[in-house]
Amino acid sequence: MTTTTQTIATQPIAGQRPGTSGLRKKVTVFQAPGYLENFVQAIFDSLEGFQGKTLVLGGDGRYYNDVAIQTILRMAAANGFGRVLVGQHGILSTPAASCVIRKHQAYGGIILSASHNPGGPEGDFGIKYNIGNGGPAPEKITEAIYANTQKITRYLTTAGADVNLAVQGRSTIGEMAVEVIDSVADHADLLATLFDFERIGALLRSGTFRMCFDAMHAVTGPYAQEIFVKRLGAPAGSVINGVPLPDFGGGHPDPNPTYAEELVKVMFADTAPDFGAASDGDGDRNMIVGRHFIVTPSDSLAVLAANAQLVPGYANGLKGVARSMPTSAAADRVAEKLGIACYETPTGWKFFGNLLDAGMATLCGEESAGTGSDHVREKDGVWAVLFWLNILAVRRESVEAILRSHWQRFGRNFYSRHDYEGVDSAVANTLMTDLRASLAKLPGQAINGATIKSADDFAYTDPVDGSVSTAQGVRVGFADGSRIVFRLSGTGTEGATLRVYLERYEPDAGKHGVETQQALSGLIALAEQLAGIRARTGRDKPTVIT
Ligand code: VG1
Ligand code: CO
Repeated sequence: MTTTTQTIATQPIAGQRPGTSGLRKKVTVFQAPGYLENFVQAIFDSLEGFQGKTLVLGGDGRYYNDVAIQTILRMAAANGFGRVLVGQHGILSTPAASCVIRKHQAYGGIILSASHNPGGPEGDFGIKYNIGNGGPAPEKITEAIYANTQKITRYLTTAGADVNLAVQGRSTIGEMAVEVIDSVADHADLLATLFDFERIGALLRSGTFRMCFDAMHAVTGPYAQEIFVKRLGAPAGSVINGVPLPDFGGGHPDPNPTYAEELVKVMFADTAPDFGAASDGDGDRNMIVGRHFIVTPSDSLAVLAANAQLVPGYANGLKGVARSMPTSAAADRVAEKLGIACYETPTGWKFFGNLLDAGMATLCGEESAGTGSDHVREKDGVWAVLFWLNILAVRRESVEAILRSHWQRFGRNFYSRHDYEGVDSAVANTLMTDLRASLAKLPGQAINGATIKSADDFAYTDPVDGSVSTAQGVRVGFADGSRIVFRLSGTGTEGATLRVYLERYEPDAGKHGVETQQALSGLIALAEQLAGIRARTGRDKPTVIT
């Protein structure tokens, strides 16, 4: 096939700065002429030496995924990539894309997803670039991409027919090969090397244990079907909402107690299964639920670390654990007992990459329901579910019993996040500015009888490459070890989302049964006093509590 490279004149479009995880905007914004093209060209213009090399391409299947993939294929050919590996039907979960990049030693990858944000014509779309280690591009690259979007004058593309993504196989666009690959196989094969599939399969087929995995009509449906049902033999009904839909069935594919209400209903029914889980739009998050019992993501990370020796892939021990700053210190307590390091990074998976590459950490986690390990360079929803299943298959205890004995051993970090979504951006920015301005005078003050011990705006120096990231969230620490963190979301597309993270440590096992919001009520009042959230936002309660 002969194809001609076309150089199309364009001009910078404002606002193309990647956030916590890539560029996320309304679909309608991405549909504007040149919007996607400009950003993709800015990615390519920030890379060097990719001529003739391999790019991985796929997305979570949301509305506009199919259109964007064809655009990117044409542009990749015009820019000189040698080969693109693209998931069948344009589908690759975020962890699967990471796996494919690593396995096939690709130069990098482009993942099309707005993750947990709603989809559909009125919903959100997103795009991010991952580097050769399979992980999200570090800030140095995302900032270079942004700089390029501000000075772009042209993009390169090729004329020609669409590639048929419905069938696996090889075709070409000009000089570039396009290989449509199985979206699931590489990832499923990798996971099979880490976990005791025989033992998990025996549990799932035993007839005495039932699980419910809610794919939320997002990307994990085919992965869950292949792994839990086909390879492990779980009964077919074990996966619900397993068909990916471009609008996620109208739902909000964010696995938390508010948006995963169907799963919560199943898990709190009289006839509830033993184990429930859900994943998000692009398959990197996980929610773990026992019968009548929700596991907080921070606790989940701690439990995985404490039980890693039960899982074949981690039986030789962990090199270290890493968690994002707002994530609770439950994992720190486990790391201390295990005698391994625990790192605290800014929010966003891109900050774990260096620690994983350097062999300093094996497990990583975020309070936002992300957990993963050095098997890929993204958080991995199905991986976390398998990790839990492996633990359950060995311990043969309920999820709740595992948590209760964990707290008994390590103490309990009561933890909750309060999100105020869709707040006026100016109001949210002023709230943060005022908080930052008050930091210097807070230490030593007592409010509501609680003495403030420390107050700062989190800054991080990467221990591997020395890069510094500032203004990563306001932290206020109290004399009893409790903590409140305030930060603004970097993934939303409407106004601002204020996140308030609350944490209190309780060593006394006699008090571990207290309901979480009640256990944190003192801190919730302190957060209000410190930030004046109600008066400023006009909200009397959070949009989402996790
Ligand atoms: C949120 C989470 C963060 C996560 C990010 C991407 O970011 O808080 O922990 O890494 O989403 O996850 P923010 O800036 O909105 O707080 V995903 O599954 O949306 O790619
Ligand atoms: Co996600």
